[in-house]
Amino acid sequence: MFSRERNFFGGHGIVGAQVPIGTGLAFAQQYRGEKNVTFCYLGDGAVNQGQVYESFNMAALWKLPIVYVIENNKYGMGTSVERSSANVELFRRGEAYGIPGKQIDGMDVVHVQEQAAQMVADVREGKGPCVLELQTYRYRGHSMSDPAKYRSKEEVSRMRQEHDPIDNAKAVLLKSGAVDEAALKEIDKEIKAIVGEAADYAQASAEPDISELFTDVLLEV
Ligand SMILES: Cc1ncc(C[n+]2csc(CCOP(=O)(O)OP(=O)(O)O)c2C)c(N)n1
Ligand SMILES: [Mg+2]
Repeated sequence: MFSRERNFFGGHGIVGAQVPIGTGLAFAQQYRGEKNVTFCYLGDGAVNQGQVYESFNMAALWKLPIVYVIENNKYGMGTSVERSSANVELFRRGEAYGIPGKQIDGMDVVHVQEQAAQMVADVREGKGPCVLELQTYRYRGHSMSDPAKYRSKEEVSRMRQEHDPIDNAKAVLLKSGAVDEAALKEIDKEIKAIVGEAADYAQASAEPDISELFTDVLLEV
C-alpha cells in the first residue's frame, strides 16, 4: 500500500528497512524547507535491527523532523519482547543519541493523539527526532501459518476484553454524549463498505507486468 498524493510511503517487507527510508524522507523535508513531520513506524521486533541505530544517529545529528513510533505489540513474529530484547524499555532506545522517548498506552486513542501532537510541536520547533513507544497488542498470529502457541488464550481474551482500543473509544464517545449507538453503527457500516470496496478492487485488478520489477529501481543517466 502506497499513496504519493497522501504522503503515505507504504510498508516494507524487510523488517527495519522502513527506518532508514523514513529517515531519508525526513531529510528530504528538511532539505526542501518543508514544514511536514515524518512518522516512521516500527515494531518491537524491528527495533533490534542495526539499521535503526544508524538512522537514529543521522536523525539526531541533523535534527531531522521525525517521530519514530515504536508499536510494541509484545511480539515479533513468534517471539515475545522479553525473549528477544536485552532491554525492554524500548522508548529509551534513542538515548545514546540524545533522542528523547516516551512510553504510552497505545490502546487509548485520545491519549495517543495528545502525546503525538506534543511531539509534533517539539519537532516543528526544530528540537530534532523523538521516539514514541505505543504499548499495544496483536490479537492474531503473525500470519495464517502462525497458530500463536507462544501465549495463552486467556492472555489474548483478557486484552480483548479489557484493552480493546475501539471498544474503549466507543465507550468514551457514548459517555460524552457526542454520538449515540445508531451513529456509531452507521460509521461502522461506512468503514466496512470502504474496506470491502478496496478488497474487491485489489482482487479484480490485473497482475502487474513483469517489467514493473525494474520501475523506479534503476535510473539510467
Ligand atoms: C530482515 C528481516 N528479517 C526477518 C523477517 C521475517 N519477519 C517478518 S515480520 C517479522 C517480525 C516483526 O516483528 P515486529 O517488528 O514486532 O512487527 P509486528 O509483526 O509485531 O507488527 C519477521 C521476523 C523479515 N521480513 N525481514
Ligand atoms: Mg511486534
